[in-house]
Amino acid sequence: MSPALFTPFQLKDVTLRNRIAIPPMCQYSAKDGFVTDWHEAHYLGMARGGAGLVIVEATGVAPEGRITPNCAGLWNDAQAEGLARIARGIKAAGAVPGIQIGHAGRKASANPPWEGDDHIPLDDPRGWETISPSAIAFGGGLSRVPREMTLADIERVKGDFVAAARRAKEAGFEWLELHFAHGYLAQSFFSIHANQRTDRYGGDATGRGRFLLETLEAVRAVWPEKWPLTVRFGVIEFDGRDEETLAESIHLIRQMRAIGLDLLNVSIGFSTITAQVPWAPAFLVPIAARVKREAEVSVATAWGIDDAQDAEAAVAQSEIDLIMIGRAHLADPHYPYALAQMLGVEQPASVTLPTPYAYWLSRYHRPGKDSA
Ligand code: FNR
Ligand code: 531
Repeated sequence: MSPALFTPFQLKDVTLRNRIAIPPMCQYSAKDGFVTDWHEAHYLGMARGGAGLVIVEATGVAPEGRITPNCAGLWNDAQAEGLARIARGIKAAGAVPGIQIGHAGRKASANPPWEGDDHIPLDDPRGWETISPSAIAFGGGLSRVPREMTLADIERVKGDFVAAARRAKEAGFEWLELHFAHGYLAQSFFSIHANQRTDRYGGDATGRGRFLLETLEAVRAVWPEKWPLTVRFGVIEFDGRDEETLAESIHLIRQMRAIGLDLLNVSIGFSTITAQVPWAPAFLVPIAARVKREAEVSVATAWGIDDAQDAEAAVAQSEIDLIMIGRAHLADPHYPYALAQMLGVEQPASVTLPTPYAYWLSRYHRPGKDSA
């Protein structure tokens, strides 16, 4: 009997060959927002490894919406050309091409992690002024106080999301994920730690959710009905207020569903530096299962779901629709092949890898164990 992890998943007019998705993972290798040869090798190498869906990293909807100056962008048509090559390559490898678009808000204008993960000083030409719902800094290395957004800023950024979504469609992506998680701009609007506005975009959960719903609605109007429109959202902050945040999040997700959300990628808020995240393998799966049950929406989730048994159980028992496996794919772009072997799938190479690899791997045994 085929493991649940290796059953197809249909959402709208898109069918994934299995339940394994590669979540967006910044490569900090773009130039002026343009993807490079690095991205092509990176994404196509993983797409050939057998995952059902490959989501291209957080791509800025505006220059100041990038996390670092080395992040990808989709604020002009020229940038869409490089991304179109990657979308074509992912599709040709048998995976569904996805892309995540976002705005980094008060976490923007930062150095890449290995260069400090901290704000670039304002007198450094590489940096830029950051914006956020309120003039409240995240803290730590990201302690520069952002400018509070005006209503004109809010309208402009919503428009930037719509324009980037249009370009993603033109570039041939068939799965769109709005980055509403991890302490970036949209998450900041929902977070009591970052949003202390007193106008219609702040205050209670309704006010704090407004930017997310209005942006989703505006993007829904330009993203084709036939392709999944999804959101990655931090449903919990691990800040001591979890029950309230979860209840507010589930209510917001039900409103997103009414607007046309096709799947919610359950993640962590990361909007306060004081968070106490209970890191453990697959620790978010029970929360994602609760979101699926109570918000009545298809869900994906991530975070340490590398172990084959954990991944299989998340789909077969917790009924998570898609498992996002990130860092394991940095270590082994063909990770689905390893998972298929671990789960005893018949013909694991033929099920996960392209013919030029599968033909030999399904015949060739490891040296020393068998005759050639
Ligand atoms: C990430 N992550 C991430 N998440 C996101 O929503 N957009 C992004 O662009 C990135 N970028 C990124 C870069 C790198 C190098 C890492 C390691 C992670 C989070 C990622 O999608 C995933 O949720 C986590 O890595 C947890 O999953 P794993 O790696 O434990 O399977
Ligand atoms: C968050 C992260 C925290 C701990 C381990 C892995 C990843 N990510 C968020 C990413 C950028 C890199 C750090 C984005 O959402 C863009």
